[in-house]
Amino acid sequence: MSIRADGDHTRIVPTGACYDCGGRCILNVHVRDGVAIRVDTDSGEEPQLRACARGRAMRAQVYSTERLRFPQRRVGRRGEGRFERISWDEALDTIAEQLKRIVATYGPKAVLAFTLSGGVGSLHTGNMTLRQLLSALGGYTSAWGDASAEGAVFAARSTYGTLSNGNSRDDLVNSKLILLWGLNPATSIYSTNTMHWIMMAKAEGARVIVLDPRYTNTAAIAADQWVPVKPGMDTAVMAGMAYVMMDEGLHDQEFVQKFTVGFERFRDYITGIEDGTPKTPDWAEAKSGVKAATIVDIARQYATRKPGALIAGFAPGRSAFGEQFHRMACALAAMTGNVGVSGGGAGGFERGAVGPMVPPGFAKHFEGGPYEERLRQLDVPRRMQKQPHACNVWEFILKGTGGGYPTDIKMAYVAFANPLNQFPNVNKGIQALKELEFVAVHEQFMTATARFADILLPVSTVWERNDIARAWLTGPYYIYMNKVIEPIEDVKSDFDICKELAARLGVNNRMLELSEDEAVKQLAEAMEDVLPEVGDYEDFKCKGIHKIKRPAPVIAFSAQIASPGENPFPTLTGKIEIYSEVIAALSNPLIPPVPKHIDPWEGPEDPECVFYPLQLITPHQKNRAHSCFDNNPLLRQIEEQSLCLSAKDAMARGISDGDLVRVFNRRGECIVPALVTETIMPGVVGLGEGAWYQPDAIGRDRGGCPNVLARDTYAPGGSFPYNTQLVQVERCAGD
Ligand SMILES: Nc1nc2c(c(=O)[nH]1)N[C@H]1C(S)=C(S)[C@@H](COP(=O)(O)OP(=O)(O)OC[C@H]3O[C@@H](n4cnc5c(=O)[nH]c(N)nc54)[C@H](O)[C@@H]3O)O[C@H]1N2
Ligand SMILES: Nc1nc2c(c(=O)[nH]1)N[C@H]1C(S)=C(S)[C@@H](COP(=O)(O)OP(=O)(O)OC[C@H]3O[C@@H](n4cnc5c(=O)[nH]c(N)nc54)[C@H](O)[C@@H]3O)O[C@H]1N2
Ligand code: SF4
Ligand SMILES: [Mo]
Repeated sequence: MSIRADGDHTRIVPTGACYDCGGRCILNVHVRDGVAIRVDTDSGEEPQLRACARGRAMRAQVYSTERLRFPQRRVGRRGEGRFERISWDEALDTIAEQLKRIVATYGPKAVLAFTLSGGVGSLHTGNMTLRQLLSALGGYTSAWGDASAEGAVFAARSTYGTLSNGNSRDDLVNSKLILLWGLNPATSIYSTNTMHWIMMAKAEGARVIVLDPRYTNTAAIAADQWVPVKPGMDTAVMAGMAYVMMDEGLHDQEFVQKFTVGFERFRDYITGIEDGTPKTPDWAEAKSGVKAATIVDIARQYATRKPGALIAGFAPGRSAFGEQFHRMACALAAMTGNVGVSGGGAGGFERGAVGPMVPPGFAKHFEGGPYEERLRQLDVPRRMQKQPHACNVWEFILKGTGGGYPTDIKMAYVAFANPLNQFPNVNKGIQALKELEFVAVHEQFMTATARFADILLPVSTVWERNDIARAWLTGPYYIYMNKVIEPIEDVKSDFDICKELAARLGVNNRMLELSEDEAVKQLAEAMEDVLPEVGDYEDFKCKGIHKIKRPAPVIAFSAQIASPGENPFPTLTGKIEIYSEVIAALSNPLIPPVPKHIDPWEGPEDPECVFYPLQLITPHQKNRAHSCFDNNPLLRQIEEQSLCLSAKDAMARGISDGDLVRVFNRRGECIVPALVTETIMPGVVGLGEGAWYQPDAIGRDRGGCPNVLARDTYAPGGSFPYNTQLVQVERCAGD
C-alpha cells in the first residue's frame, strides 16, 4: 500500500489535492493510531508540487468541530437552519421516496442536479456519483455554464476549435515578456508552480507586466510594470494596442496571412472603417483609465519583445462581455505571431495538452466537430431552450415554464456545491429554494445552501477516501489521493450514498455497482492517458504521485505552425478564426464575429452610476477555495474578509481603515470592515468571493458574501459577470 514506516508507529500516507483551489499539490500526511497528526509536503524531485497555506491547514479542516457528523432532517421552516438528528436509513428512505414521488408526478426533469466544483478527484465528483444515480432513474435537469471561465471557453472554441490552447507552464522560461492580464497566481495558484515558472523566467531576464485594478501580491513580487485597468474595459485597452500595432506596422503580417482568417475585418473595426470610431489609444484611455502613452508602450513591447506570453486570466472574462476579452487576447496573440511558438502563448482557455482536467468523454463533447455541432456549442439562446444557464438558475426555478423556461423544477439535489453562496443574487436564491417541494444536500459543513436542506447528509473529505487527481488546468502529473484516515464518525462518501440510493430505488448503474477501488481503477482506464503514463498502477498508488518527464515543454499548436499543410487548426477553416463564420451565423450584435470592445452594463458609463458609482470586483482569496476553508480558524488569521477601497474613495465617504461599512446596490447589502488601501484603483472596490453568507436578524449579510450584490444576467456568450457590478459604499452607523 501507499505507506512508508518511519521507525515509530507513524505511517506517512502520500495524498494530495484539497478542493477546487487552483492547484493540485502533494500532501504527505503522518498518521499515528489512525489519527492524522502532521502534514508535510513534496520535498522530492524538482519541480516540487509544494502545498500552499490551505493545504497545510487541511488537518484543521478534516477534524473541524464544525464538520457535519450525522444525517439530519429539517424541523422549522426551510432555511431557518433548525434540524434534528436521524438515522441513515431514515434519511436515505426519505430521499428515495421523494425522488420516486417527484419523478412519478412531474417527470425526471423536475429534479435539478446542482453539482459544482466541490469534487476534486475523478470518482468523487458530481458526474460520477449523483448524476449517475439520477441518469439511472430516468434523467434530470442540470444548468450549463462554467462559473470560472465560460468566456474563455467560448473564445477557445470559436477561435481555435479546442480548449487545449496552453503551452506547458515550464515554457514560461522561454518568454521575453509575460503579460499577466487579470491574473494573480501568487494568490490563486492557477496551476501549481505557475508562480515558480514566472520567477524562473524573470531570472532569465523576462519582463513581467501585470494588468489588474489591484496591486496584487503577484504584482508586488513579480511585476516590472503594473497597469491598473478599470474592470470590464480591458478589451478597449487591447483594441488600442491593436491600433498601435497596425498603425506602426508592428504586427506580424506574414503570420497573419498564413495562419489566420478575418484579420482584414478586425482591422476595419480597429481602424474605424467599420463604425467610424478608430480605436486609438486616446479612445481606449477614456474608457479604461490607462494612459494612452502606456497603451502605446505596452503595444510596442508586446509586438517587439518576442516571444511574449499574454496570459488572459479568467477574471476579466467573468464580466458582462467576457467572451470578447478572451477573443481579443487570441487576436493579439495571433497578430504578434506568438501562437504555436515556445515562449509565446495563444490565449483562449489555456488548458495544457498533458495532464489537463479532462474527465472521460469530455474531449468528444467540447472539441471541434461539424458546423452544426459548433453552432450548437456557441448559440446561447438555443442552448437555453434545453438547459437553464447556471447564472440565472434561481430565475429559472422561480418562473419555470410559465416564464418561457423549458421545465418546472420541483426538487434540488445538491452535492459538491454551495450554489446559494456562490451563484449570483443570493436573495433571489433564497426565494427560489423556498419554492421547491424538496431539497436534499450532501455536505461537510453547515453552509448557506445546507441550511436550506430538507434532508442533509454528512459526507467525507478527500482524506477519507481514495481517488485520482489531475493537474488544475495544466501540469504534467497525476496524484493518487490515498485514503489517509477512516471517515470520522457517521459520515459516508457521496459514492457510497449514491450506491445505497440506487439499491433502494432499484435502479442499475454500472459505476454504482463497483467498489471504490474498482471504480477509481476504471476511471483511470477511461482517461486514456493515465495508465500508459503511470505504468505500474500499484506502484503509482504506493508513491501517490506520478510526474511525467518530457524532453521539452509542450507548445500548443506547434505542429500547426511547423507544417500547416498537414496540420490544420481544428477550426472549420483550418486557421485561427479571428473572424468566425459560426459566430456570424448567430446574428447577434452583442456577439460580433470579430472581437470587439462593448461597454459593459453596470460599468463606468452606465446611468446607474449616479446611485452606485463604484465598480465591484470579487477576487479569489488566499485563505479560501471559494467558500471552502472560510470557517478554518488557522486560515482566518491570514486574511480578514473586508471591503478593499482606495484612500481617495474612503476619504470622500469619511471612511477610515477598519470602519464597518455598508456595501449595497438594488439587489442586496453586506456589512463588513473596510480595508483602506492604495493597492486598488479609485472607483473600484474589491470584496473577496467565497465568504459565507451570514444574514443578521433583518437580513443584512454580515459575512461579506459578494453574491448578495451580484447580478444574475449572463453574458451573450455565457460568461458569469461576477466582476461587473455597481455598488455604493457608506460608513455604517451603529453596529
Ligand atoms: N462573486 C463571485 N462568485 C463566484 C466566483 C467569483 O469569482 N466571484 N467564482 C466562481 C467560481 S470560479 C467557481 S469554480 C464557483 C465555485 O462554486 P462551488 O463549487 O459552489 O464553490 P465551493 O464554495 O467550493 O463549494 C463546494 C462545496 O462542496 C463541499 N464539498 C467539498 N467536498 C465535497 C464532497 O466530497 N462531497 C460533497 N457533497 N460536498 C463537498 C464544500 O464543503 C463546499 O461547500 O464559485 C463561483 N462564484
Ligand atoms: N486562493 C485561491 N485560489 C484559487 C481559488 C480560490 O478560491 N482561492 N479558486 C480557483 C478557481 S476555481 C478559479 S476558477 C481560479 C480563478 O482565478 P482568477 O479568475 O485568476 O482569480 P481572481 O482572483 O478572481 O482574479 C484574478 C485577478 O483579476 C483581477 N480582476 C478582476 N476583474 C478584472 C478585470 O475586469 N480586469 C482586469 N484586468 N483584472 C481583473 C482581480 O483583481 C485579481 O487580482 O482561481 C483558482 N484559485
Ligand atoms: S493549492 Fe490547492 S491542492 Fe495545493 S495545497 Fe493549496 S489547497 Fe491544496
Ligand atoms: Mo472556478
